[in-house]
Amino acid sequence: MVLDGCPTWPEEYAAYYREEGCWEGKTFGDLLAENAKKYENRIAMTDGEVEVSYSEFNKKVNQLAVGFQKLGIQKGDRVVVQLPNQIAFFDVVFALFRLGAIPVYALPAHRYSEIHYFCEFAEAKAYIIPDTYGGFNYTLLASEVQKSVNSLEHIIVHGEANKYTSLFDLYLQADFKEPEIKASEIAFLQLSGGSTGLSKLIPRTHDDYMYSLRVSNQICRITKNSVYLAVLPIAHNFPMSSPGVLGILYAGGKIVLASGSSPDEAFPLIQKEQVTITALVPPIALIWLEAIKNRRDDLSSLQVIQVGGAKFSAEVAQRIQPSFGCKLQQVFGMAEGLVNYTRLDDPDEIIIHTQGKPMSPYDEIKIVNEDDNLVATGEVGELLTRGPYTICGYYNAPAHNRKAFTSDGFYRTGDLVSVNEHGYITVEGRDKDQINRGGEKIAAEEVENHLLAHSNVFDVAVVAMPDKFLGERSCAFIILHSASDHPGEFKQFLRERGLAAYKIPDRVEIVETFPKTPFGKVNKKTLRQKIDQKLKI
Ligand code: J2J
Repeated sequence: MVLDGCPTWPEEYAAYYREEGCWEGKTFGDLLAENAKKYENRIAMTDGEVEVSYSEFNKKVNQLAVGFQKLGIQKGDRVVVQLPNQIAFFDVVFALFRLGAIPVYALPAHRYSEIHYFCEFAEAKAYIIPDTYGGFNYTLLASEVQKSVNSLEHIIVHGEANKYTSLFDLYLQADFKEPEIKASEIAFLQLSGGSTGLSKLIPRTHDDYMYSLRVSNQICRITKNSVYLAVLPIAHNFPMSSPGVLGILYAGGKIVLASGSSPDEAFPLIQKEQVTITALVPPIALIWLEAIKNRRDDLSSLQVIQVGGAKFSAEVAQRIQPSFGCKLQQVFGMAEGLVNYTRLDDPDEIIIHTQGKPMSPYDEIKIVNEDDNLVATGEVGELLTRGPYTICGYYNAPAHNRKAFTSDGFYRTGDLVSVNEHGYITVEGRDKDQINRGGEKIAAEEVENHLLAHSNVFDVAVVAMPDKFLGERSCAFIILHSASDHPGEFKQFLRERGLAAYKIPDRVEIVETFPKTPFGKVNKKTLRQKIDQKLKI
């Protein structure tokens, strides 16, 4: 059974990608079984204390798959997984892969508003959480969500489960009857950054994702001797797949899990575990660059620091290699598919000033103007892409898909880029209603819709404002029904509605009217300039 509502590649393309050897027909279940034999006692992952070998990992996954099966989780069932950077994350998602059940990857930062929507939209049968993490009680969140999502039969808790199902109790010793799973089927649903309202769910197949891991590994020179430090939340596509934790598992390397990105935790882990590669977003790179000046940790094992998720300024980029004595790799990717890398042996000029080039020779890209006509080399336009690991449509979103994809299947990234004569891409801006807050994506419309529910809000427009540290922060321009003495009330309102903290506007500006475009739409460009000017004063 293939998940309904997932647009897929036209048969001639699918046949081509298979013939060319992009899609090998290997599932994540196959991969783990293979690697358990091949790498047996080598360490697959550690959180700095507990170490798990490939064969132990495989065993645990089978046990958990039995437990999930006993609960009634079956092939095709959606399961929202909201686990932080812990070993249990891998047990859970690989057990679901083995069953053909479909993880929906929520981020630890998500709250009621997001989780309720994921569970409802995906008609999730189960929701898997830690008991508490980062001072937040996820079981309370789960009980709120379960009240209003009928499909949700199971809350599974890693840790103190109380009235819910304990993850620990689901590791069962019994033979696991594996259902037949095809590599062309959907392996999981990844999240989009979103630009129109709520984030869309991104269906990725075993075939397409596995291909992206294989090519990423070649480009990033990942081998069984690689040690990857995961500091970004591993549910995000970048640390998961570019080449990320799954690339490492593919190659038989070792994953080192950090609970966060603080140098106090990360630097000693790099030294202790002899980490060779890690992935950061630009604000974390800035923090690390400051921290390295005053610390004595031996980070000489590091070969590559990847930076991506948001534009990395050249001024900061040029400081990585001299400060850390390792290579910088810029990564410009998206959960929808296309990933661009600077290559490890590219000249400094390219590594510092561009966001790389597509990883696969089968990636097709076009840079177009507003009329969808190609622009000249070096000119700025919107990036469109199609290829063996770029989706053909979001899950259950036919109306949105008609806008987000061209009729011949190119994904409209909403990124404004230029491409030089050697094919290297520079991200120049964005033509989507999104704020990129240091790599965390905020759909303006989602926040606007929440604010419109406030009784004193007449109209609202959320825009990006420049920020030295995060690159961008968010600013909500609000027109009120009647004057308010509490500018903080809107942020509080959003918090109470259960919006993830990173989506709460950093600033609220009360205004009388909005500037309009000639078509009568709110002119967000003018609003961005207005806040930019104000910040400069
Ligand atoms: C500028 N903008 C960037 C960059 C992403 C690898 C790396 C990142 C992501 C990711 C990913 C950027 N410079 N270096 O999935 O596998 C912005 C673009 C893009 C959007 C995608 C991966 N790297 N961006 O960030 O799905 O606007 O994926 O379209 O979260 O982030 O966001 P997301």
